Amino acid sequence: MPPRVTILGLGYIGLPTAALLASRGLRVQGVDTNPAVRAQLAAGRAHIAEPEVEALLERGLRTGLLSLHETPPPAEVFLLAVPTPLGPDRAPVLEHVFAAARAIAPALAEDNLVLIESTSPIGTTARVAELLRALRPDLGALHLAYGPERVLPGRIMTELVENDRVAGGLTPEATRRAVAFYRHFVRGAVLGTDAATAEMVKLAENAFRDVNIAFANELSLIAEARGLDVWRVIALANRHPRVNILRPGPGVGGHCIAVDPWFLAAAAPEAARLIPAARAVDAAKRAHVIARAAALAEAGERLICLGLAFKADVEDLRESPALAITAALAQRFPGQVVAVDPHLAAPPEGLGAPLVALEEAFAAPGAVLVLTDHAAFARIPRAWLAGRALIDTRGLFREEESG
Ligand code: SAJ
Repeated sequence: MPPRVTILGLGYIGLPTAALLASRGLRVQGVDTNPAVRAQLAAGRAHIAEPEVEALLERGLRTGLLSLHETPPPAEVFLLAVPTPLGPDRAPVLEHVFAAARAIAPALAEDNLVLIESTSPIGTTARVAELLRALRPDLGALHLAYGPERVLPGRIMTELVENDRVAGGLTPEATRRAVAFYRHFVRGAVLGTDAATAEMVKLAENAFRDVNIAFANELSLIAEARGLDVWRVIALANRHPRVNILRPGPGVGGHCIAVDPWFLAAAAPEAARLIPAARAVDAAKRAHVIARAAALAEAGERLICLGLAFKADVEDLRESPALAITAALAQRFPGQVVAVDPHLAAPPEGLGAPLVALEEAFAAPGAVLVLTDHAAFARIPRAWLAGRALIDTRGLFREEESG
């Protein structure tokens, strides 16, 4: 018999996972504390823009395999996919994870598996186990494991199935059970380890990307200072069989890469030198983009800011450098800045600049600042750019060279 699964947190990870598990024939009980989210999902409408999720949600509800709840019902597997944001002091905020643990405590039974998927500092799974044991001293065997997700927004449904996956238990039995659970829907390899290793693996993956992008951004500043084309430099360097430099940009955004490195650095601050340095490079790159655009605005130029989302072809604004840069410029140069983002219907709160259509933005003179490489921007006729100052942080309008 496939296990019943109770999933806490129906967000970017919880909802796609719930919908996928239901499509595999498992009975899934989705829990979200937000009544508005539950109401929207109950109507078959996904509150995240992610391909395939809505269709599977709708099917899960129709077949009755997926149900929605305010409080966690009993199950064999409990999966925690709640947010772990960064606090004002850069310390990870674990209150949602602990609240989820307190919420499942009354529903737990002997031999249940509790899987934490939220990005978490090293040692979180052990702390959750301690909390559950304190709340339910009557329970004998309870199996806790950490199973970090590594899916890319925009490709979540594919990557949930195809990617290799790490699952680390607090005991070998918990690891065995976590690995067996993921095999219900993962086609990639499921790699068992211990919980703390799995927690560090997740943080290492995102910190690696952050450090690599910081390196690309540092190269972009060096290349600019020497009048060189950083894109050309990186393309040629990457032809070395053991070099793979990522792309420069206006800085790193999103809910993971800009946040998780701090979780890792906090594990041993005295040992972490490179990780904070990468974050500092990121801040410096954002400041540099603002300074270049400000120089144009000071000379009287109107600024056309292309993109507000944190990366291409999504509507997600979390930690977005594009949004932060545009808002900073709008505040300094009121009335001189317009923003364009075809993925947004309304300007985000606090932007301080109008959100206009592409055609309207280009109807008047103005310098162009490319902040997000949305596909729609790549299609802008080159004639529209003629005679305008251009700051292209993404290399979007760079002429491709062969070789
Ligand atoms: N970026 C660059 N240059 C690049 C690649 C990305 O500037 O070459 C920027 C993007 O524009 C964006 C930010 O980095 O602002 C992050 O975007 P991303 O596409 O690298 O990653 P996310 O945040 O959408 O998803 C990451 C992924 N982690 C890794 O690739 C190691 C994903 O697999 C994780 O599941 C996700 O974080 C997460 O939830 O942790």
